[in-house]
Amino acid sequence: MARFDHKKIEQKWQKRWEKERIFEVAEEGALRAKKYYVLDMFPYPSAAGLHVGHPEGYTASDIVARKRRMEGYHVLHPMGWDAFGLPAENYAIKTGVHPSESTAKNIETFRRQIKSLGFSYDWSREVATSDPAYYRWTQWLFLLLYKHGLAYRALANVNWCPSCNTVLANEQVIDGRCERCKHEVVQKELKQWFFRITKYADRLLADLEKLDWPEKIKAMQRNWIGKSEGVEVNFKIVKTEAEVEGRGATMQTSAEEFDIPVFTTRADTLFGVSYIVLAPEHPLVPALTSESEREQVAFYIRETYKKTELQRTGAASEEKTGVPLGVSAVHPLTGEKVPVWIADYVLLNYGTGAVMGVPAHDERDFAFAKKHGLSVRHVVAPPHEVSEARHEEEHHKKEIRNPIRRLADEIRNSTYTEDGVLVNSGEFTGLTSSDARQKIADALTSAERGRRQTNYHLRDWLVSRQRYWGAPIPIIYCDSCGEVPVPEEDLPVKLPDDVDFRPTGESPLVRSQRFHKVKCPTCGKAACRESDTMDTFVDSSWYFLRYCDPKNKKEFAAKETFEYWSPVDLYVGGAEHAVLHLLYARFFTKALFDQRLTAFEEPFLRLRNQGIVMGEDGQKMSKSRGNVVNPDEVVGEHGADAMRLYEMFMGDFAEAKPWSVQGILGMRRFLERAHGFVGSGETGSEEADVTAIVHKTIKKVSEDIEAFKFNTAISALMILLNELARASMPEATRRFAEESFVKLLSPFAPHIAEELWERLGHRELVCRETWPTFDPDLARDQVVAFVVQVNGKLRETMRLSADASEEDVKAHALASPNVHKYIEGKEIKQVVFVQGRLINFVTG
Ligand code: ANZ
Ligand code: ZN
Repeated sequence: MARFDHKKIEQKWQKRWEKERIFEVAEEGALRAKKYYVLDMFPYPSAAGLHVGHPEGYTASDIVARKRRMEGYHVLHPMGWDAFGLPAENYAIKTGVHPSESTAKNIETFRRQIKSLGFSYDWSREVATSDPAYYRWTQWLFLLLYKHGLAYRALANVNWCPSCNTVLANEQVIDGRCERCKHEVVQKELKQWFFRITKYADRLLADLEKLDWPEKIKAMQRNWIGKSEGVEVNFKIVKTEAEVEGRGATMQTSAEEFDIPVFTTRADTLFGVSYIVLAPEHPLVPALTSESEREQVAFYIRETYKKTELQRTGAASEEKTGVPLGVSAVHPLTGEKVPVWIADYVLLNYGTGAVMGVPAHDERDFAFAKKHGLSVRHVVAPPHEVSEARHEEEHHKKEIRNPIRRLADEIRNSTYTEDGVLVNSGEFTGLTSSDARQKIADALTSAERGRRQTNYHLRDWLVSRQRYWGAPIPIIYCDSCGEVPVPEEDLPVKLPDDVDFRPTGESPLVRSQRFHKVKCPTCGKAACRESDTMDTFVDSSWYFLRYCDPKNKKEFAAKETFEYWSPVDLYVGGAEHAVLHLLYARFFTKALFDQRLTAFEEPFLRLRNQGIVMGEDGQKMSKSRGNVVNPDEVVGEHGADAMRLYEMFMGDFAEAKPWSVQGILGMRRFLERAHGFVGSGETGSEEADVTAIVHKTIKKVSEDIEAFKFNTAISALMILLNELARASMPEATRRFAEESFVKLLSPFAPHIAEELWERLGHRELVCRETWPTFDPDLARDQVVAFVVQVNGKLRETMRLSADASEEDVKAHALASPNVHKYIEGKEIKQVVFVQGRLINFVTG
C-alpha cells in the first residue's frame, strides 16, 4: 500500500473539485429543489493571516454543507471578506502602503490559506466589502433607510479617541479607553449619521423567541435591548417669584410651575423619595436654578461634559458628585416637598433624564444621600421581618398596635434593594412590592400625576466615521437644497485614491477636492459631499444577502434567487459578535422586510458559536506569548485532513480549548490507519456483527453532526475502523462497511475520503454520493433476555437493551404481573442486579 502522501492527495482532489466546479451552485434548475444556506462569519483579512481559530468554525460549517449536499440539498456555502476597516488604514499611516494594496495582499493570503483546507465554498460568489461593486449596494441600503426615515443626522455627544482621531461607538470604548489604542476617550459634540434601530427595539426583542440560537446569545441581545417597564411620575416644581427674581422671599404673587417627570421601575418605593435629581444637561436646569446656586451649577455642568458615560455610570462605590438647584419639588401623593439636585450619575438620554432619589432602596442613591446629607427612609421591608413583627404582635406583645409602622421606624443605615413588603407608605402599607407597583401606578394615573411607561436601553446606531477606508456616505450638502441624497444612478460614490488619509480630526475625504466639491444633483449649484465613511459594521451586516446574487448590477439581488436562498439556515461564527453584528443584521433584515424587499423577518434561523482556540499553554494565543500556531505549518506537516479532524476533535465545539500537538498527531495516525486499511484486503479473525456496527455508526455520526457534537462523531469513526480491522467478514459485508466508512469520513476529511473512494473502484467523487442511511432495527442497541427472579426463583424473562440501567430493568420487572403477584404486599429488602443478565428481588 502506498505511503499516505497528504500533499499529493490534497492537490489532486482540490484540483478536481475546482475543475469540475463541484461546489458552485447555479440557480437554474436549483430553484425548485430543496435548499440549504450555510454561512460562515466572513473574516477581516488581517495582515497576520489566518489564525487556527478561524478553521474551527469553517470546518464545522463545511461538514454540515458537505453532509447536506450528500442528502440531496442545493447548498449555498459562500466566503468573502470584511475588507474595510481601521487596521489597514493605520498600517497605511505607518508605512505609506495604500489600504487597497495591503488589503488585496491580505485577501490573497487568506484565500490561499482557506483553500488549502479544502472547504467546499462556492468561490464564484466571493465578495469583498471594499469592492465598489459591493459598496455600491451598501450605499444603496443607506439611501433606502434614509428615504424611510431610518437614517438621520443629528448633533451628538460622541466618544472621541484623540489618538485614533475618530469617533467610537459605545461598545468600542472599554473601561473609558479606546478599544484599539487604549487611549483615554473624551466626549465631543459632532453632527453624526444615525440609523434608527430603536424603532425596531420591540420586534428585535420579541422575534428572538423564533430563533434556534444559543440561549446565552439571546440573553445578551435581550440585555442589550434592555426593555424596562416602569412608571413616569410627575413631580411639580413651583418656583416662587422670590426665587424667579432672586429678591426677598416675601413676594410670592406670581409663580412659575414646572412638571418634572421621572422614570422609575420601582414605583413601590415612591414614599421613600428624599430628593429629585436631574441630568446636568437637562434642558430645564437653567430655568429651575435659583440665583444663589447659578454659578456652582454652571461650573458643575461644564465638568460633566468632560466625562464619558462610563465614568458617569460607574460603580455605586464611586463618589457621587452633584449640586442642589435651590428649589424643591412636590411629592405627587403626599404633597411633601423634597429638594432638587443635578448629578452626573443621571444620564440625559435615558428615560426622562430625571430620577427620583430613594436612598433606602438603591445603592447609587444611597451613596449620593450619604455624601450630601440627604435623608434615608425605608419604605420596603424584607418579607420575613414583616412576618416576624406580625407574629410578635399576635403571640407576645399585644400592645404593639402596628408592627409594620414600628419596623419603618427602625431606620437602618443600609439599603434594601430587593422586593418586599411596603411599610410607612400610607394606604399602600402592607402590600407586596409587585402589588404596590400596580396600585401606585393606578393611583398616579387616575390622579393624572403619572403613567405607565416602557423604555429601552438600546440606542440608535451611530454610523459615521471620520476615516478614509470605508464606504462613503452617499449624501451631498447644498446651500439651497440642504441634505440631498446621491441619485441612485450616480452610485457608487467611489472612494478617491488620491487622498492624504493621515488623521487630523476631520474626515480625510474633505482633503480630496475632486471628491469633496461637487454639483448639487437637484439645482446644479456648487455643493459638497458628505465626507464621513460608514462604520464597517454597516458593510458586514448585509453581506449574507449579496451572496445570493453577487454579480447583479441592477439590484442588490434578483427577487427570485434571493427568495430561494434566503434566509440563512445555519450561521457559524464567534460569540464575540453576539450583540452588534447580529443585532444590526437583524435590523437590516426587518427594515428590508418592511419595504417588501425580503419575505422573511429574521436573517439567521440557526446560530452556533465556536469556542476560542487557546495556545498549548492554555493562554490566549498571542505573538508576545509566542504560543501562536500557524495553520500553514500544521497543514504542511500533518495535512489538511488531520488539521480539520483535529479542529473538530479538540473538545466541545462551543467551549474554549487549548491546542495540542499530541492531539493532531493522534488524528494523523487515525488517517494513516484508514489509508492503510481501506481497500487493502487485510482482514482480522474476530467474529462480529459488522453490519450492525456499521448501522450504529451511521446513526451516531449523522445525529452527532446535526447536534454539533463533532468530537464524538470522530470517536465513533475511530471505533468503527478498529472494529473493522479486527473482524473477519464476507466480501460483500466488507465492501458495505468500507464504503460506509469512507462516506461518513468524507465531510470531516474530504481529501483522503476521495482517495479511498477511488481506491474502492469508483470514478465519481464521494462528495457527490448519497449520505448513508441506517436501518433503525439494526442500529438499535443490542437486545438481551433478562432473567427476573423473586427470592432466587425464575418468574419472568424480558427482552431489554443490554445496557439497560438497574432502574429501567426494575421498573419493567415490577410492571410485569408475573413478578408483581409474588411481591404484592411484601417488602423488598434487597435487589440484586447483574448488567445485561439478571435481576433478583429479595423480599421479607
Ligand atoms: C427610583 C428607584 C428606586 C429606582 C429604587 C431604582 C431602585 P432600568 O431598569 O435600567 O430601566 N434611572 C432612570 N432614568 C435614569 C437616568 N436617565 N439615568 C440614571 N438612572 C436612571 O433602571 C431604571 C431605574 O434607573 C429607575 O428606577 C431610576 O431609579 C434609574 F429603589 O427610580 B429608579
Ligand atoms: Zn441644491
